[in-house]
Amino acid sequence: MSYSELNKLGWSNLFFQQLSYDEICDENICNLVYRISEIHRSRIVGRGLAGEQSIICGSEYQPISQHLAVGDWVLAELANEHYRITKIFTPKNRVRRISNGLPQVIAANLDYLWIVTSANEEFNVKRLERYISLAYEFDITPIVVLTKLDLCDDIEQFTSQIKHLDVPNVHALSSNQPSSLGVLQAYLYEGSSIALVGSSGVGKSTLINALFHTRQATKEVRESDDHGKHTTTHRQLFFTDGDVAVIDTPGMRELQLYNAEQGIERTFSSIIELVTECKYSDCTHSNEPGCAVQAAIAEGLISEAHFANYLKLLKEEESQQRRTVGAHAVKEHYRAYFKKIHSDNKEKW
Ligand SMILES: Nc1nc2c(ncn2[C@@H]2O[C@H](COP(=O)(O)OP(=O)(O)OP(=O)(O)O)[C@@H](O)[C@H]2O)c(=O)[nH]1
Ligand SMILES: [Zn+2]
Repeated sequence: MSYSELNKLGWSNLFFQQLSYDEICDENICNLVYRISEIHRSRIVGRGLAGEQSIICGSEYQPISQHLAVGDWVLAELANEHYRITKIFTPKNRVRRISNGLPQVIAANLDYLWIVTSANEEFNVKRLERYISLAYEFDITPIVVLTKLDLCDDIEQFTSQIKHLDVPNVHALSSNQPSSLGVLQAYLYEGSSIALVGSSGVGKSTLINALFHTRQATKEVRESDDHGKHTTTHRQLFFTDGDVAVIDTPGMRELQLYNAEQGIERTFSSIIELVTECKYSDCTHSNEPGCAVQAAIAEGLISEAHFANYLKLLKEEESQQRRTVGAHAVKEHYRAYFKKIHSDNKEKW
């Protein structure tokens, strides 16, 4: 048993470097390192070298949802026959959202965000752009997965609408045709971590079950909580036989943008580049003379819908921030933000 065995669970040098000298010298320490797979009100379940372990969260880590999420790595100590968290490793990335006005972490240490959509009336470019912005904001590689290819006569009508998107790959497949799933093998290497997002009914669970021959992702677990009541919880992170961590939590399914300016910029980079060419630095790109964005729309270089969604996402982001930090701070923030885009772009040219 050693650290290299932990790599199968997604461990890397990033976490090893966070161990102190004394911890590294302790031969037993790698047996006390866990990756969080389930989160409950007062305890968590982690996966370590010896399998799953129930771990207690002390008051310093409460409320749990603000401190750690499935996918996080923790160090635990054994005291009085209980495992207790002593350290949370700084993650590679963390997906956050707002819940009741408070930031909440819902998943950590992800490599890929599979953005699942189906090749039918559910398909919505704006929704895809929103998810792609999120992925970039949290520093996760977005991959678009178009399901239900078997029910679609003309896949080109969908793929042609997303050619402009800044994603490494778009895959079209059918979960009921195993041969079509081979394209996803590239992401299923030992130690990789994948989360799925997408609307209800697009086929996320079906895809997981078809790929991994499991029903774990949809299986509901009944368990007794601290008060003896029965609660129904999802198993939130599971490892496949090939040692891929799959995260499929309800929280991921309800994501909204939060502090996602950089992700939006990356997703809409073609628009951001145009903004600097507008005649006026405070151009709102609606009806000003000399607006480069409107000119590009008129020439068909960018679609009106793409631009409208950019504005919509920015607005959503703005209202989220207003709720958390107050209107005045947001106004100041955006004034500085647009000024910065303008001057950054000017420097580039
Ligand atoms: N024909 C066809 N049907 C599919 C495919 N993928 C999923 N389905 C069907 O679509 C329906 C919804 O699939 P789910 O896997 O439950 O969708 P989901 O995204 O997990 O939905 P939620 O759990 O509500 O978020 C089911 O009836 C599946 O059998 C596919 O590739 N082809
Ligand atoms: Zn303009």
